[in-house]
Amino acid sequence: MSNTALLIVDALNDFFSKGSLPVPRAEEVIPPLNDVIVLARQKSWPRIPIRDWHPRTSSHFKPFGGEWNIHCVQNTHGAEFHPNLNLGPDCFIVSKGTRFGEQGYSGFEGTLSDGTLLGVFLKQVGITRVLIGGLATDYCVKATVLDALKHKLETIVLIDACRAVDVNPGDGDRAILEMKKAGAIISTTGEIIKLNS
Ligand code: VGL
Repeated sequence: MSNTALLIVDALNDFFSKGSLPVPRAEEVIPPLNDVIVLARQKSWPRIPIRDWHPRTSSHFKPFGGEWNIHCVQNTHGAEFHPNLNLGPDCFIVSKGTRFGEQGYSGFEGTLSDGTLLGVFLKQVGITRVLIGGLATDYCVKATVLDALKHKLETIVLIDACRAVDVNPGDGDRAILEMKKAGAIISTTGEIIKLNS
């Protein structure tokens, strides 16, 4: 099924326990993400790590009127992929939230290094199905999943490879329900690996 791509959302240092905007239990996404990366490499599925790549001054950040601590600033340690994530070579990195006024929740607002929007790229390479995992279930994962569905992609959420911020208790569970209602398939990495082995 070379029509499949793996989208890994915001597995970036600042969203892990030592970062500036830690997602509870974020470390737990690393093993399932590494497992599904192995499968993607075996199948030659494009691996697409999506990253927050904010300018130092962004309307996304509290000091500039936004909601969040400063995080994932371009070219800083916090914006790097978690060191235990075995992305491997030849990934297609997508950057989002790269300008002052861009919030960058959805990977589909992001672009590849040559400026191609994620949705355009997926179409160009014939992708019809996306597997999505990462951080955080109730923000960037949800926004990316809902946009994938709007792009008419078969969209599978790797539920064990996601964790929620849960600013309000239950936000993560509500996000899962919302994604499901919009047409996403909720699965585990184990199920996907079994089905494709
Ligand atoms: C995220 C809050 C702020 C996310 C990004 O990756 O889900 N959440 N910026």
